[in-house]
Amino acid sequence: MTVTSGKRRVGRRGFMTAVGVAGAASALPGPSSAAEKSSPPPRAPRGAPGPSIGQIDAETKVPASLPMAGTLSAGADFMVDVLKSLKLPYIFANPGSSFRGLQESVINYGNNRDPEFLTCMHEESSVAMAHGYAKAAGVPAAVFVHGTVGTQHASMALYNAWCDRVPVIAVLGNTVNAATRRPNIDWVHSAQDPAAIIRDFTKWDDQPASLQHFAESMVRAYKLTMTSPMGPVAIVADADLQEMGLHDRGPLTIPKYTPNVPPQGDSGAVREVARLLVAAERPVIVADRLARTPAGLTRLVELAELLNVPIVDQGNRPNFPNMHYLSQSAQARQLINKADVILGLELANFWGMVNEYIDNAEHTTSSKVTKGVKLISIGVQDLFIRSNYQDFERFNAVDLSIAGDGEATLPALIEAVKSELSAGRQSVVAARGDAFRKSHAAAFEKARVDATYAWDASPISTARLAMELWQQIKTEDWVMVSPTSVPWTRRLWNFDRHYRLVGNSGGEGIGYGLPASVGAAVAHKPYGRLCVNIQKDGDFMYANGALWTAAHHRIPLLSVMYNNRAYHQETMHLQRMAARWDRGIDRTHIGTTITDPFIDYAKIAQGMGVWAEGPITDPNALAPALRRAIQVVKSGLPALVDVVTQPR
Ligand SMILES: Cc1ncc(C[n+]2csc(CCOP(=O)(O)OP(=O)(O)O)c2C)c(N)n1
Repeated sequence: MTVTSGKRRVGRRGFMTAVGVAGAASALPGPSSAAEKSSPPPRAPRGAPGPSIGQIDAETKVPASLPMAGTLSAGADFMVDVLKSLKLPYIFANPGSSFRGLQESVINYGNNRDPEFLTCMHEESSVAMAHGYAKAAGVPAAVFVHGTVGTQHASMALYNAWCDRVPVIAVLGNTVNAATRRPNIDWVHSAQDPAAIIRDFTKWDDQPASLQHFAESMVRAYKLTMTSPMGPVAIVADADLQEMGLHDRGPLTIPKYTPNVPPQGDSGAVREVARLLVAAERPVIVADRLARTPAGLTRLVELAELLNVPIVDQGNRPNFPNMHYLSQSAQARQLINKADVILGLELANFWGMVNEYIDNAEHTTSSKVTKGVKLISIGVQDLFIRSNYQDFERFNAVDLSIAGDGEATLPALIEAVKSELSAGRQSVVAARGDAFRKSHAAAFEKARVDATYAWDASPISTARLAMELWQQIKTEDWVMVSPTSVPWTRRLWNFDRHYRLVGNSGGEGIGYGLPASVGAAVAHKPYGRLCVNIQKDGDFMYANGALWTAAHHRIPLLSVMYNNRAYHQETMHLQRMAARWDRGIDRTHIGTTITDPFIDYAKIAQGMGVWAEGPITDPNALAPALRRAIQVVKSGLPALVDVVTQPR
């Protein structure tokens, strides 16, 4: 079947809708890594050339699918056409009557595709799925959220997306008119200002009072969520507007979406950065939320190789291939200590990079850097900031601060470095390559040897878990869709391509890992990639309904439980407190461990229709179980292997 939306026909193409959104994709540079080119996607890829102006105009005219005068349609049908004009691929949502009109229009009028409604079991999961999806796909998805209660549930996950600078479009159901609210539930689920509780950590929100207003605000919301610094937005979909009859489409129009070109650093200042980097003897680049697209990684590699400058990668974005000899995160401390120039690219916590903080009663701090070091920042963090939530980290004075998008500024910086590099400097720069090759090889070898310690231990060592998994996936086209909670992966796996890494939650709000992995796996499904989620047990128990979503929608995803039977991070905090007051640590398991009874994660997964094995305590049983699970995942389904592990 097809639905007709304006002049554009959208064909049924199985479960997944296009990952690439023409309008949004035109904001992104074309796929630039060999990796992206070598595995052509079955559908419109990220970074595909955007539509021509003519195409955009054709697609943003009032859809012909809206009824002509005299035919009855719903206001929500027009809203769905607005979502379609933005090519929103999915709606992650738990149902709620405050958006019943919209949901009905999505599934019937919109034929449940582009966007497709994916059933979630908690609003926090809906948002985390959209968060993971957006990072993996490069374009946002929408979440529908049920009134006051759904918004409260969604709020922590929106905070994670805010801190992580990730686009998410939240559509909040509400009935603003007291005279039309259904008695009882409609009242308790409605608000005068529904977005108030999430306003501090969304870029923008609006409560449109008409369908035309809805169209304009939704397009504005899309534009803002995708403008660097990216972040979640919220639009209230008033129930009266959703449920009103529409006899005549009249003058309703949907504005066209034109992506903002991201702000680039000032050219004079960029030349100064190039001059400092070229002249430096011991420069270091720290990359944080830098790579928004595959081009981010390619450009950083080019810059690093031009200067033979070591890269310290914070692991929040796929900035740099970890097996490249200039990937020097393992030497971060020594490099920062000795550096004469430090360039932070979209570095959220510059202070933490150049200062030592000791978590003792005195809160001891000391500088890590050499006197006279030049600190440079390129990033968008100062372009958008809010007062209340403190995710902007401690203030750090720098010598040169450029408010511009890091990835967008890299081409100019690369050109400036090329023109600054005299033959003499080129040979100095070339000479430092060998030392980095050696230190990279030494760090790898050390990690390899360290990983063998307690190889046969039970509970299973986290190194063994990581390496048994690597053994099975390294010949596949794999993606780490979860946060990289086991550091061995970034030490010993080969993150050679942009899409291998999806990154962390941003706000460290637990309950993110599983749903975000499911969302990212949705984005990778059309590429046939093997998506791997190393799943912490504490995180799992916040939002495990996400597994059902994976089972129901046939989302292939391998979840390997990192089951240390504890909220171990918190165990360590309690130990620190107990040690500080010299009270012994023998009671610090109270309130921080997940024992008595042990949780049977395989049973939970099976109960939701997911293939599962475990708990596995014998390290030799791990490889065969992973092999079986991978076969299930390759058949297009989710699978879970519960592995009982060492705490860290
Ligand atoms: C919503 C939320 N609640 C509580 C915390 C505090 N917290 C930080 S780490 C952690 C433990 C998480 O346990 P798990 O996911 O199993 O990871 P582990 O520390 O055991 O490796 C908790 C509860 C948090 N960050 N977010």
